[in-house]
Amino acid sequence: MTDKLAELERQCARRIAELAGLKELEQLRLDMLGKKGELTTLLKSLGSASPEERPALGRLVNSARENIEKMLEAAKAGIQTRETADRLSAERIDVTKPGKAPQFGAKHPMTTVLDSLKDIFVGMGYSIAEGPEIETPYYNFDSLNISATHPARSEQDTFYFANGDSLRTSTSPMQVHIMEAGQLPVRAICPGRVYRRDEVDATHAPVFHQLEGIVVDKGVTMGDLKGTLELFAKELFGSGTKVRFRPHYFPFTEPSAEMDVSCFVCGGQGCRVCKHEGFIEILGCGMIHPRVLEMSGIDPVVYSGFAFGMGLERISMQRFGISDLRLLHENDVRFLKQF
Ligand code: 2U9
Repeated sequence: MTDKLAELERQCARRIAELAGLKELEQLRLDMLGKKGELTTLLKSLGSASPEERPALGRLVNSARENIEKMLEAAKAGIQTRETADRLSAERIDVTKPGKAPQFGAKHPMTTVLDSLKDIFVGMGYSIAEGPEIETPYYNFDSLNISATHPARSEQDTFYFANGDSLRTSTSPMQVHIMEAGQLPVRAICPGRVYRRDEVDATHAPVFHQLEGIVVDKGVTMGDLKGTLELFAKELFGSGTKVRFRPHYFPFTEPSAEMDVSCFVCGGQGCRVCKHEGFIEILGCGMIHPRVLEMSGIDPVVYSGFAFGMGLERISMQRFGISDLRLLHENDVRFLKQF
């Protein structure tokens, strides 16, 4: 029996030396001390020993069990220490390595321009309104005095849905919604996305952005329009900016005009940017057509108003000297980082 026990302890020590991990250690424990383990089998065999021998043999088996338990315990501690050390070295962080600089984004040039436009008009007491991008023919065209035969209404110019609604071709329908709400006086700007059936090139896109504005009150005149838009131009392009108004035609305003600003590159001397004109076209504007006021439930005898509209892409391109509109929509960070 003594030999058998000594052999068992040696066997246990051998297997411990070859252990790979905790799972194998548990198997070893079961093999040695489990219900069907070697030691348990030896213990059971004590049944056949004589009653005189039994206590001494029992002590031997118990002492072997204690030795084996101690070995297993020590092996477990050893494996755990080794595994922790392995994990710590695998997960080691080298705090002396040079860091990766975070990539900071920049405001899109159009956002910068829109933010300045909003600041300027909010500073003059305007509120900012946004509205739907799908409109009925009434809001898109009729309410703006755009006749049934106007080219803007053609399939070639506008994106239609099967029910006759269309993507808005300007943000003007939003101003109609505001006028219909009837809370006069009105002083609002409406920035937003608009859609036209245009081929993509350096100055056209089927989706672009506008900022339009309206003022409706008693006694609003063309003088108010000119003063407001001149102040706006000076704030956006600098206090030395000069403006000029050229007569124009829009169905929804009468009289109508386009406003140019003195070239902010050459100051009006003539250069490549202003194509040697000295002036650059910035926006369209006019006194709201009495019929347009009337259709929205406003009495044109009592009230009058002016409106204006500009393309945000165009203003951004002018402000930052960008020659191709497509650059604004491509989201190439190498381009965007420059502003
Ligand atoms: C209502 C009445 C009148 C808005 C106006 C313009 C002139 C204009 C263009 C500029 C370049 C559109 O982005 S663009 O292609 N816009 O010239 N827009 S007056 O007039 C309105 C709007 C709503 C009810």
